[in-house]
Amino acid sequence: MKITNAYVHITSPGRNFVTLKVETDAGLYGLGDGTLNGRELAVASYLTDHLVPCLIGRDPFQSEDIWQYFYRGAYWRRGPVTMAAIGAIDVALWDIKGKALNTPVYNLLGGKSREGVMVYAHANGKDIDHALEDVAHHKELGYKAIRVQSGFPGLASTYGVPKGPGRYEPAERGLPPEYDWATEPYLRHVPRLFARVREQFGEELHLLHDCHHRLTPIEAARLGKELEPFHLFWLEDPTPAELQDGFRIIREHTTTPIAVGEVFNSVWDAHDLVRNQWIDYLRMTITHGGGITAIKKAADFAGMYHVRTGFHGPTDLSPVCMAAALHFDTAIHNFGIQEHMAHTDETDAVFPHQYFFKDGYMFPGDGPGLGVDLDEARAKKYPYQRAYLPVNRKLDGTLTDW
Ligand code: KDG
Ligand code: MG
Repeated sequence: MKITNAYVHITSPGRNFVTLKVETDAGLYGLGDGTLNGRELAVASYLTDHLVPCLIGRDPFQSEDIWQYFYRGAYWRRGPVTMAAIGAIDVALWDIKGKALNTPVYNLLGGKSREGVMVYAHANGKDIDHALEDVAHHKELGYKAIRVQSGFPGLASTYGVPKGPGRYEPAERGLPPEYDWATEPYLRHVPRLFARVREQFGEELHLLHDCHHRLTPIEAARLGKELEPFHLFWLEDPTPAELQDGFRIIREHTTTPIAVGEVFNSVWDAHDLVRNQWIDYLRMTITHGGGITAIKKAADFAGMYHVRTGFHGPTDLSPVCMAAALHFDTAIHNFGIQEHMAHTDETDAVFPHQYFFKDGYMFPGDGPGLGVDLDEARAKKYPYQRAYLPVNRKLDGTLTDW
């Protein structure tokens, strides 16, 4: 089989998605997600202008060699744009292989290690009472694991809490909005939030919280320690991870499990974190981590150090990435949990898919390949619109991590 063509489709059914479609002379095609929130066109150009011309004529079964060709062959290595582009190609090749062999992708990765993939939902509210109502709502929907974020006195808005009544969707159209940030009231607030959640919902529910890189290591250590009585499933992105050594400080002070990696694009971003056992869950996505070929190696490496996966699953990755993640989660041994932010109905209609949610678990479906498609006619109705993630400033105006 030979690759005959590959096209990038950019569609914006509420938010922007970059999808690569790879076609073959066997009449089969595969899809890959190359969406990088707020920087979508850079990946699209990287694919169209630099990678696709080198892809034509290759055998889609040679996914390992093709991965190495684009990674090592570029000389420059790594980086979110490069890795999202390589990830899009790699996932499309696994989709083609599954279709050619008439089997779901999870069978190419070791077969089913579990029937369903436990997912966590997002509950949030402008204050604790509203967040509790949203936890109750998600529990009612069947979720066994819920991430909880809430607004707090002293700040007009915070990460993870929508401004209006709609679902929380990071990235806003137009130029980047600017928000305020203050650490002290946040640190006082979060333990109060989780005390109330445990009081109302008991011990069974798995609870998670995302700090979104806003704390220093010692602040994160304090938070982790104060959250210990509430037995979190994980505390996410407690501090920026460029300095992997910072996580040693957190680990020395608290037994609250730590998850990190949604902005990583290489196993090297997690190398010290994993081999020193400073983290418990690795969140790198299939798209941003360079595809199934790369993430399989990262997950296997993590597994040797008792680190499990907890893939990022936001609405700013397309259903193609979600499908790939669910096949992967189904197959690998050291799966931990999968994030599930439901896409809008418009997005689901552009990307018809077999995967589904039931009683707190997701299932990839048993069709060949990834079991996800792109409705091109519908996709064309939603042209790209510039959108950015927000930026954050401390109350004195200093730019800080969002
Ligand atoms: O594009 C950024 C979002 O994907 C991110 O803010 C979402 O932190 C996030 C999460 O845990 O889903
Ligand atoms: Mg996060």
